[in-house]
Amino acid sequence: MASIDYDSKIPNNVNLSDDRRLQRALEEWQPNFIDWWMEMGPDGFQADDVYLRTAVSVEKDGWAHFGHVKMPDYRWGIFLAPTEGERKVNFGDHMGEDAWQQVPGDYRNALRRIIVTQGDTEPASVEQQRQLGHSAPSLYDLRNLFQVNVEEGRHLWAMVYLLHSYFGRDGREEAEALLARRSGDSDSPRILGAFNEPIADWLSFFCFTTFTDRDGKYQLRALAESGFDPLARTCTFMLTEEAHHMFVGQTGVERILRRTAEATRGGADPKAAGVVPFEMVQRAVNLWYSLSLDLFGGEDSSNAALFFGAGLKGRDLEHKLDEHRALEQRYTLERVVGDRLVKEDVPLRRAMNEVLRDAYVNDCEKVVRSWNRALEEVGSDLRVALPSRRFNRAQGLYAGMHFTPDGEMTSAQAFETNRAAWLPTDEDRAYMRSLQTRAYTKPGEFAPWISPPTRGIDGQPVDFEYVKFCR
Ligand code: BYC
Ligand code: FE
Ligand code: FE
Repeated sequence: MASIDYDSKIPNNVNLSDDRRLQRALEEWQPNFIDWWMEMGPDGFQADDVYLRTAVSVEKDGWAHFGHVKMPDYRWGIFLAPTEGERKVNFGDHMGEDAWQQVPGDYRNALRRIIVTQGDTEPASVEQQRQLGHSAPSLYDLRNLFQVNVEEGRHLWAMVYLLHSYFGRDGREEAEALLARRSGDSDSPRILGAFNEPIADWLSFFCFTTFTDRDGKYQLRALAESGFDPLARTCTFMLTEEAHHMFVGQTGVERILRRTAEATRGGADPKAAGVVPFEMVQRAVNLWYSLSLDLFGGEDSSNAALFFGAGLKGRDLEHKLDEHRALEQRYTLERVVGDRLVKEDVPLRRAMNEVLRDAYVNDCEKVVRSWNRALEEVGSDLRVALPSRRFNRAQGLYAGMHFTPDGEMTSAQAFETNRAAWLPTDEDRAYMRSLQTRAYTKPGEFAPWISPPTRGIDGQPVDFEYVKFCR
């Protein structure tokens, strides 16, 4: 396996210097990426020194090097996990054939579409988060935000490498388009719903990194099984970076909950105490969880059947399952007929989005249990709950219908009556803005609405100077 070459303009472990044409094409894209980063990346802070990790090896351990760098100098590069002997296509109709090192002609469009959709989410999230630095609750949190942002930038690089390397001219055009769409833009929005929603405060950010980055985890795990070997290897490495993003989200929400529970212990009013009311946290969970459920696509999907049959996109941990063709089995879905939910069997392949969503829901339930353990620890009776997977959906079988957080069908009118109890309100947003009017930028200083973390990053103390301001 080629080690990482940090001497060339674009750090990589794919022997980029052996392919001059590709190298030149990527070097032409690079300044456009930097322009995008300066225009749409974190607002302010580009001249400051941030304690960031950079990949130094793609092996399981010891891949990260930590040091203070200015974000525009971050070494975005192309890193693929090492090959593991002779890889085969491990599921679907081509099972047992050699894994593809080039794009299989029959599946070119489907594969390009998967890569473009994945790639589009990465810069979208950076755009959504670009104002958050100005209201960071601490240097520790500011650093974590920027770590997530530069790595999402690198994930964009990973998909752009595949487009440039394997899709010729239309791949290069798609790579340009990835820098041209804008989150939330009415003319040229990002592709998937959740990536056009504003992330205006840190509660939203922590919910996003808990729930939406976790969709990323499952989509990447499904793509890490792909018969198209370069996609599988790049997603395998992206997954090592993803763990930290979810950690930031999960611990962030937990720290908000702890602070709220402590400040309201004697029955104090949370707003008077200057903390985030528990119900507001629950509403943000309801929103970001339901938006993230939508990212898995329709419960019954011909695209999903095609992706699986073709060997492009597997199931979560496909390699650990016993059966890899999914031709005979069926999956039971609940479809709405009239005003009732009726069970219906569909061919398993058509239900692959739902199968992946099952794994995701399971994982989210574990996260919520850990939050509730933290609440219990600080003596609070409050408990977070995930809403039903039918609640507030805009994609799939339950889109355009109305369900309560418990999953009961309800009318549009009843939903509107309860909306303010179930989903974030303008008042919630205004309150969060009132809490987050400035950044807390002295080492060891934390905003009063969040508990400090139990430990720092990379063995550094919590009051370490994670960001050094150079202004
Ligand atoms: N919003 O057959 P269907 C991450 C479209 S996150 C808008 O049901 P399919 C990250 C769909 O495109 C991981 N449109 O769905 C996290 C289709 O359109 P067409 C991102 C949507 O195709 C945080 C139609 O509806 N990776 O990495 O089976 C920070 C019917 O579609 C949505 C991937 O998504 C939506 N939510 O499944 C940074 C992996 N959902 O064909 C990064 C690649 C569906 O009618 N993507 N539609 O024009 C895929 O595998 C699939 O495209 C999807 C959809 C799972 C997204
Ligand atoms: Fe990502
Ligand atoms: Fe991420």
